[in-house]
This record gives sequence, structure tokens and C-alpha cells, in this order.
Amino acid sequence: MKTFYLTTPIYYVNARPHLGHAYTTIVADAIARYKRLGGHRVALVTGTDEHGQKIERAALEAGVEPQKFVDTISAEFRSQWERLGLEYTHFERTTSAHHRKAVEKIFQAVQASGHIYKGHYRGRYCFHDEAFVTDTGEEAECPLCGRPTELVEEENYFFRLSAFEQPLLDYYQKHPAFIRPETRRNEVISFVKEGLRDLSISREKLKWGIPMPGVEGQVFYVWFDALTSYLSGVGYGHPGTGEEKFADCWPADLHLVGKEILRFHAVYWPAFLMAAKLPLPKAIFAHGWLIFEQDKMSKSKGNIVSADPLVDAVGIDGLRYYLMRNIVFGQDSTFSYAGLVQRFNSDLANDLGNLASRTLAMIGRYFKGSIPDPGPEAVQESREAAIIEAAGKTITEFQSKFDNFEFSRGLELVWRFISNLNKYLVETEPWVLAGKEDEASKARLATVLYTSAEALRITAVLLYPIIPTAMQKLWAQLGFPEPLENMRYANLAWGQLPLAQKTGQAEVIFPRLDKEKTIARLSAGTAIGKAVGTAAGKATDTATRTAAEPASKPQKGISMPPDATDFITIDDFSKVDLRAGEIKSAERIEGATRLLKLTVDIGAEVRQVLAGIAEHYQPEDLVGMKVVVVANLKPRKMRGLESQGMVVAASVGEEGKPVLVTFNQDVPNGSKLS
Ligand code: ME8
Repeated sequence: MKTFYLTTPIYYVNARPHLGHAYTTIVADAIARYKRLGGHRVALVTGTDEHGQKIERAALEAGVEPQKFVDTISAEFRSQWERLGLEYTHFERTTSAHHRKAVEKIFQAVQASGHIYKGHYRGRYCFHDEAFVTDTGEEAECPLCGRPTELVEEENYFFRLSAFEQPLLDYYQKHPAFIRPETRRNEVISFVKEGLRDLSISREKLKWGIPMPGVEGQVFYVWFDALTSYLSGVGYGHPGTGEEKFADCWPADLHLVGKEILRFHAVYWPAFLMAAKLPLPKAIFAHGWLIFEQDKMSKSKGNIVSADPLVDAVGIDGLRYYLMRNIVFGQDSTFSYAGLVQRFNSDLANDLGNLASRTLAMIGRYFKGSIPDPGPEAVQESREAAIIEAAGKTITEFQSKFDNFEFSRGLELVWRFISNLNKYLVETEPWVLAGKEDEASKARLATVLYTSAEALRITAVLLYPIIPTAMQKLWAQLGFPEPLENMRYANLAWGQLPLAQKTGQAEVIFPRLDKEKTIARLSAGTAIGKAVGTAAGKATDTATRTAAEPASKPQKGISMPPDATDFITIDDFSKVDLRAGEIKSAERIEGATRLLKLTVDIGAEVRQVLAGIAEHYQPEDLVGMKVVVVANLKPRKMRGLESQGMVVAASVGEEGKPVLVTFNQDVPNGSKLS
């Protein structure tokens, strides 16, 4: 089997590494780990894009030689990846000698196929995006970032991009999974259909670039140079073993990019490769942007967020989990400190953390830290049978979601499984069984704790790609001596937890965070200076625009105090049983535009509640949120589903937009409101 080869963008060194860069690299790292557990050999290439006008200018501004400048920032990227525990197989630098050889090699291949010619370029250029904007010289703003462009006039070498218009369209047509997600694919197709102009692939006045072989005074256009990193990163053009490695890795299975650089990857890059007679990558996925908290962004335009303080606050796994769980991959998403802490506390500390610590503590206490024998009863009771069935389903469906880039949905499924297990423990009450002397209770206790430990084993393997450090800890606590990364999804079938295996020291994997203090700490120190990255810059603009919108109109619908005859007594009020609840899952209902189906933990039980909030809340933002539930409302059916209660919301503005009522400090599920 060929090595599974994936890449992140090769990041510009005019900006220090920030959360946006970390995001793509974290996703790439998670996919790489996931593929390894699936039995693949994996190559992951990341690196730094170190040539071009904007780097040259940044070095000049900093008052240092370009090489020194790029050495410093490239090293920062590497140490940031190390700090974030990100594993890659190769870090490519475009100023390396072997990369230069690769650029020369692909250029010669393109030239040999007759697609290079000398011409005169007069047009606008965006130095921020290193993009030729138009050759009419009329357009003042860059269509990619909106910044002013500069007029460029020089003798250049051109790539006959226009010759690839139809071959590209044919290729997109034949390979529907080449550009993902679908909406981005459609954008690219329309762009190409509008017509492609030939592309200047050299620059005359620029010094800081790779010289074009055989041509005096021209360096390569930075995108021609940078995209080639995907080849040089796996040996293309390297002497010795390079070609062998290249043959094993190329074509790339996946290029992960932010949406603003999709055009370079989905149009120019495949055209260069076609011209060089090299196979095309199998897929390019363009993800959305992280939009940072509005107040942070609007204070001084250009502030961006570093991953370091986030990792200090919630750990590497806390950050990875939040990014993979909260963001629907492919869409833009607002990053918020409150959301980060909320996810950590509700999903990691509460749901997963509690399940692990309860199970392991009870095995320690009642079975002297040795995995109990479930006995034949394990398959006899319907409760265990349901858990075993759910485990099998979760394993299959999680992988299908992950294969389809639906990371957030995949994690939602695992958390549903975790919730079932917590419910199973509450219902089977092993702590009560432990207090009984009879043989049947003892056997039952062994069954329950085996079942939940085995379910934890499966959960640990499934979640390893997303939260590797924590799951390795859990793995050791379950008593496995071998590293978790050696496991394979193929070995996940139920019942493989070795009986009598000695469990390790049970310690808390995710210590609960103090929400207010953590948010305050984060707000005090995450900005790292100017946003020079395109996406981060855009994110800033969006946030600023939103903040600048007029304040909301005066609200209608706030009524005068009622007449005395309208008053209710305290006894009337006390008939309403209001409870604090935690939303465990939220999903859309097919065919219903307004309704969401929620499951809400109200302490003693988990209720299914239907709420008319689908137009105002994303299901994934609701999970973990504490809400107020009317617990004694008569159940009623809507769209064939039973609603066992109601969540309380304020009705805001003229349209009566629902805003869910929540708490400003943590309260246990089931607390009564009075
Ligand atoms: O474009 N949200 O490099 P770059 C999400 N050198 N992702 C973000 C982000 C944000 N706010 N900000 C940055 C370049 N990114 C070229 C690439 S490839 C041959 C050459 C991520 O340093 C995202 O992956 O500007 C985006 O595509 C990339 O950083 C841009 O990095």
C-alpha cells in the first residue's frame, strides 16, 4: 500500500505562528494519527514559505538580512509545532538547497512540454497575497484580501495557463472529490469557466527568490516556488533515495488549505503538474477561518491570537478537542474563550473524565486494581447488549464521519456513547452493588465494571487522534504497557480488554477549570501583534464590521407591570418545576426548519426536549450548555417526536428571537429553581 501523504500549507514567515496556522496543522496531525491507526504509513509535510516580495520587505522593515529573518521565524514555527506536540515527517523550507533543485526540475519539465514563453507583464500585483490581480492595470483592490495593489511592469516568463482551462474542467468533472467541500468546488469551477489568462511565473525586479535556470535576472514567482514544496518535501529532485520516497508518496492524498488559497491549489497547481506530466493530488480540502472574539479583534485592528496561552490554560488536548469539536470543518467559526472553557469542563472534565475516574477508582477499590471477569452475564443482560451494540456502531460511524471530514459529527457520536455509559453507571449503581454480600450482586458488579472499562478502551483508541496525550494516559491507567499509537482500529471489536490486567494509578485526566478565572487569564494575554496572515486579517475585518453595526433597536414586547388581578401567588409559581439541565446532544429534525431535538441531563434523568430555536442556534454550539428546563410540563408530540419538557428562553426583538436562559456560574444538573 502506498504511503498516505498529506500536507499543510507552507506558511509565510512574514508572520509569527498563530492560532490560524496551528489550526490547519492540528487538523493535519489528527488526520495523520487517524490514518496510522487505520493501518496506513503516513507522510505529513509542513513547512515555511520564505521567498517573495513580502518577505523581502518584512526583513527590510525588521532591519535584518532576509536569510537571517527567515531563519528566525521558520525556527519559531518549528518550536511552535513542538510545543503543540504536532508530529510531521518533514518540515520543508523553501530556502533549502534541495527545494531549489526541485523547483528547477519541475520548471524544466514544464518548459520541455512547451508551456513557458517570454512576455511582457503590465498589471497590478497584491504583495500581501503575492498574487497577480489583472493585466488590464485598472483594478486597484486585490479581490482576495481587498488591499490596494501595486502596478508592476516587467519582462517575465509566462506559463500557458490558458491551455489548461478545458483539461482542468474535465478533471474536476471526472473527480468530484478532488476539491472539497462541494461549495468551494463550485466556486473554483465558475472561476475557471470565466476563462484563464496565462500566468507570469517569474519576477524581474525581485532579488529574494530562486533564480530561474538559464535566464539572467529572473527569479521564480513565489507561488510556483512554494507549491513545489509538496514535491520536494517527499524527495522530488533529491539525489539518492529521494526518488524512491517520492514514488511511494506522490500523488499526495490530501492538501489541507485555508479557503483563501484554494485558487492557487485547485487551479494553478494542477495545471503546473499537468504541464510537468506529474500525477495530480487526490484531494484538496479548503477549510474556513477562525474568527477571533470580537472584543479582542475590534480593540486594535490586526491583533491575532497565539496558541501558547490557550495551551497553558486548557492543555494541548483541550485546545485540539475544542477546535475539532466546535468547528464544522470547512466553515468559518468564531473562536471564544468561553466556548473553549465550556467544552473543556462539560465534555472532557465531566463526561469523559468522570467516566474514566469513576470506573478506574471502582476497579481499584472493589477488585484491587485488576480488570474483573464479566462472566457469562455480560451478553445476557439487555443493558450490556445495548452497550456492545452501541460500541460497534460508534466504531463504524465515527470512522465514516472522519473519512468524510466531518470531525465534529464524529466526536458527537463518541460523546453520545460516553453519555450512554455514564447513564449505564447511574442505572446499574455499581456502588450499591458493592455494598451487597450475595454472589449475584458480586458477579453483576464485575460485569458492570468490565463493561465500562472495555468501553473506555474503545473510546481511548477512537479519541487518540484528537486528544492523544490524554488518551495515552487513560490507556496506561487501563493497564496497557504498549503505547496506544500501536493500536489499530481493526482490533477494536468488543471483548479484547485482558481479564485480570492490572490497572495503573487512577488520576484525574482533565482537572476541571474555574471558568471565570480561566477566561480572565486568557483575555489578559493572547494577542501576539499584527495580523499579517490573510485569513487572520480578513477575520479581523469581519469582526470589526460586526462590532461597528448600529446597536440593536429598542426592544418591543416588554410589557408594563400587570394589574393586581393578573398576579399569581407563590403557590401558583411553585407548581412549575424548573430545573437546571445540561444539553448533552442537539440535532436538527429532518423536514423541520425551526425545531431542534435536544437531550438534556436534569440530574435524575436525561430528557428529550424539542425546542423551536433551530434558526438561531447551531446544534454544535449548544452541547454542554446549561439551560433551564420546565420539567413537569405535560409531554407532547411534535413531528412524531415526544418533547418531555421545555427549555426556557427570552424572546428578543421584533421577531421574538429566542435567547436561551443560562447560568453565570456552574450549577449541578437537576438543581431546582425557586
Ligand atoms: O498562504 N483561520 O501562507 P500563510 C484559519 N505561504 N486558518 C488560518 C487563519 C485563520 N484565521 N489564518 C491562517 C500562505 N490560517 C502561503 C501558502 S502553500 C504552498 C503556500 C492558515 O502563512 C490557513 O491554513 O498566509 C491558511 O490557508 C494558511 O494559514 C495561510 O498561511
